[in-house]
Amino acid sequence: HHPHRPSVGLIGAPFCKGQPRGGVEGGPDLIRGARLVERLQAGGCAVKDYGNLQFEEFADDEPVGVVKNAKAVGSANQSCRRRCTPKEGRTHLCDHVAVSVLSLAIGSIHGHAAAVGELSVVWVDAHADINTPMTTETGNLHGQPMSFLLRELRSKTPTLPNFSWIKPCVSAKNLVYIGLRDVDPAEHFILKLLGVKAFSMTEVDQLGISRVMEQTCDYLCDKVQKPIHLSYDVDAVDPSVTPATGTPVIGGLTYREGLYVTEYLCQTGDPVHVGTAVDLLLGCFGRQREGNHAPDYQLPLP
Ligand code: 6HN
Ligand code: MN
Ligand code: MN
Ligand code: MN
Repeated sequence: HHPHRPSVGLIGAPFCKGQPRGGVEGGPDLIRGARLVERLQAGGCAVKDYGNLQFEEFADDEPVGVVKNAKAVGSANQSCRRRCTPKEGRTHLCDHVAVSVLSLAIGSIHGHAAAVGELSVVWVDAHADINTPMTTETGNLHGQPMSFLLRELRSKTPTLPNFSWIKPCVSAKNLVYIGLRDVDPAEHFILKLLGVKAFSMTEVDQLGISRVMEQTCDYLCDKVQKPIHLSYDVDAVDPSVTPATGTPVIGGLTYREGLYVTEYLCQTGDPVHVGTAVDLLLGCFGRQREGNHAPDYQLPLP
């Protein structure tokens, strides 16, 4: 079975205000510097790079309760959503697949849903990122995106400045977590309350990553098959492999397990929309560790 070689649109989101550390905003250009475009093209993908988004600065971005940088985060996600949603009279960003490099999850999932309709979300992360502005212990919005996206949490989230454009567009039954190992008590309560399917690192240990992926797809495809949005936080992978994260948590996916997730989702042939780093991106778009060759490849004769 040949992996799916889709057309790929790249959108860089050089943004770091969802959390307190700088450095994240350099990610998109570092990923381009690692020759992502050339490597995807070499693998047979048609690639269009839409460049980096530009974000508005807010001088008066005062905390709302404990929540920090709400105006900047709300506005950045809105730019991201606009970029991910096709304009009137134009088709998709790219055929079936769009990639947001270092995604702003609210904007990219919202935009993806606006483009293709009802989605499944596979959230690969050490964290559940489902705190509401009322439950957050840190005030960092990077720990909260799913609370704004889930229909079931609509009445539990206040409208922050620059967040009023958000319409919850994901149902709890269409969400699967993989790799959890640092979940706050309120987040754990929410996951149980909504019955969200989650494969924490305990389940990865018990089942192995191949059965986790099989069960993820069985669960999501049980109903009508929907496009998958893969949100891949690199901190899902063990910090010994991906130290360049603001929130390292020991005991994560191995490099091999991390890649297996992308290879597996790619093999399903479903439209996938992702935000993550280079090797993981290549895996999402058909690179196989067993090797790849073009369908018309011919051995050179002596
Ligand atoms: N991330 N649960 C913590 C919080 O601040 O709400 C950590 C969030 C980490 C977010 O990096 O995936
Ligand atoms: Mn299409
Ligand atoms: Mn995380
Ligand atoms: Mn995260």
